[in-house]
Amino acid sequence: MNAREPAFVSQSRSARLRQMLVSNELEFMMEAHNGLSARIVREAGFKAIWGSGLAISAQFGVRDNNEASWTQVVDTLEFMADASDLPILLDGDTGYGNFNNVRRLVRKLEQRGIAGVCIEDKQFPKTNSFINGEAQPLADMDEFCGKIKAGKDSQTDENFSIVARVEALIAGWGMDEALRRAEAYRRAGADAILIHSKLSRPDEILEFAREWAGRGPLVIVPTKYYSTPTEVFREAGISTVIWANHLIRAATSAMQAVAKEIHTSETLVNVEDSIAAVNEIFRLQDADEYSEAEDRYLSSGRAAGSAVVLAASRGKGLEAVTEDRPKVMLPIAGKPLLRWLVDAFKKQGVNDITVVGGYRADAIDTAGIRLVVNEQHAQTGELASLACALDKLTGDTVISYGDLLFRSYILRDLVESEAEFSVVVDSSLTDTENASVRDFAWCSAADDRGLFGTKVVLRHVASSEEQSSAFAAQAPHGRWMGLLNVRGAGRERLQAVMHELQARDDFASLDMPALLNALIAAGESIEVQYVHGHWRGVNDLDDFRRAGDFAHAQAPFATAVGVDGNAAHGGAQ
Ligand code: SPV
Ligand code: MG
Repeated sequence: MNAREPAFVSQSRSARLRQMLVSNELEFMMEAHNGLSARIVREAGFKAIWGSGLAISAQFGVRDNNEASWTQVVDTLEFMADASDLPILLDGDTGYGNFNNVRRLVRKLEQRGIAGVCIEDKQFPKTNSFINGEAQPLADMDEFCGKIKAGKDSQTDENFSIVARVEALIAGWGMDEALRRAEAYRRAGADAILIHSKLSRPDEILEFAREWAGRGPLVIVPTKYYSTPTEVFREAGISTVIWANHLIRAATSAMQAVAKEIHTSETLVNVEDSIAAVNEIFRLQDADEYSEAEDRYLSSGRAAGSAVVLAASRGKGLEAVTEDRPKVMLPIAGKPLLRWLVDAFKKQGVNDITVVGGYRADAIDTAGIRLVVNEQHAQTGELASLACALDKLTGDTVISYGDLLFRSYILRDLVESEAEFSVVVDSSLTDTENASVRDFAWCSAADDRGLFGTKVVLRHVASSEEQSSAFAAQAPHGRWMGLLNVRGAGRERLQAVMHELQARDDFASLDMPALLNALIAAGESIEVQYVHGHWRGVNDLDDFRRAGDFAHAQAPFATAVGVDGNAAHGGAQ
């Protein structure tokens, strides 16, 4: 039966292992020694895993002499069982003690979803069969039968399998002793016999199989007689072949070669293409599932998780200082404007930051951000830049101009807003006479501290395209600062409105206020959070000069200079 056949996979792991042992087909198990290798065994198509004592010891860097404690082995198996849904047959060495240790082992293995255990008739602490096997003392046969009985009596899952491993051939006690022991173990309740050999030819295994004559399932480990054609095992009526140590050996060769190469050449360039990509490691760890779960379980309860920063413009009025960089890379008090913004986002737990660059995007410091480029930046406006990041919007998102400096409470309050759409409006700026000022905002109510806590919504924002509108007759209530928070279901509605705007002929000239007004026209409620100063935009050389003082005042222990300054903001596409 194929490993992926649904009827097989839907059975418990122990039932699947038992079925493999008793089936008339020749079955195969592959060694694994940790979670990653267990996943790899499953992906290769194997139906079961051999939890090799040698390989598990080796990956810990210790010897196959019970140097790793049995609980350390069981902990490793837990990772393997979690990483792979395959049945695992543990190589349980001698059972880590007497009958009582075997009973406890079986109970613990069942609790961790392990399908069976193989115990060998040697003495604790054991030595690997391929190291001076003749010198290894065998267990007393009757005492070993007691261990098998104790294990079978203590299992609660009827399908849990106990495989008895006969070491008589390894220890040089001869065929008759091997057969005598195998029969005794079968009678004691063993579900299968593992007959082990260290010869490079399969002769004694085949002789054993002939004499055994199908009294019960036979398991073999052809590590030493590896050149025997598999068909020979099939014809001999073997139940299961264990490929016992080949993944730890493959990993060892690969690690040795790569470590040596990197050490010698002092560069990664020679190895990169011949080793697994980092993304392949993420895939094996099931990293995508984590991201999906994060969306499902984290988004509603947390602050906005992502931000889009519009940073495509050179900056009108700043030509003298933006020859080789965009406005957002201008240094303010020792660090670029964009870095102040990114740090402010990170401080609020907004770590997924997409910056839309345009003019001299190559000069943008991309540390900690994702850069996308509006290639049409010279001919298009803010919304065309936002469109470049539209598919990057996941979860709650803050859309921001790139040229903002602000006190941290402003962003904190914005991302904590429960509203699907919220904006910050500065009520200290209502001077419509100032030509460099834009983004005037009209709201459902003026900023009134006496009404603190009353919900205010945005009615209109003057876009650069239409300074005069029906609203222009009334004094504005303030200025939109350039921050829009989009939460929950608001994101998809914003994307829908953006798609409608993208269909318009004048889309290339549209700016952020046009989006806000379109959202309002579509019936969305955009909550207003009023502030009174406490921020700056950088729109001309004067702003640039004053921004340094403002930024200095935000730094810890800085001397406060003019921190309540008014902003003169022209927007940053
Ligand atoms: C193991 O894989 O640890 C085994 C098989 O016990 S062998 O090393 O071949 O003895
Ligand atoms: Mg072993």
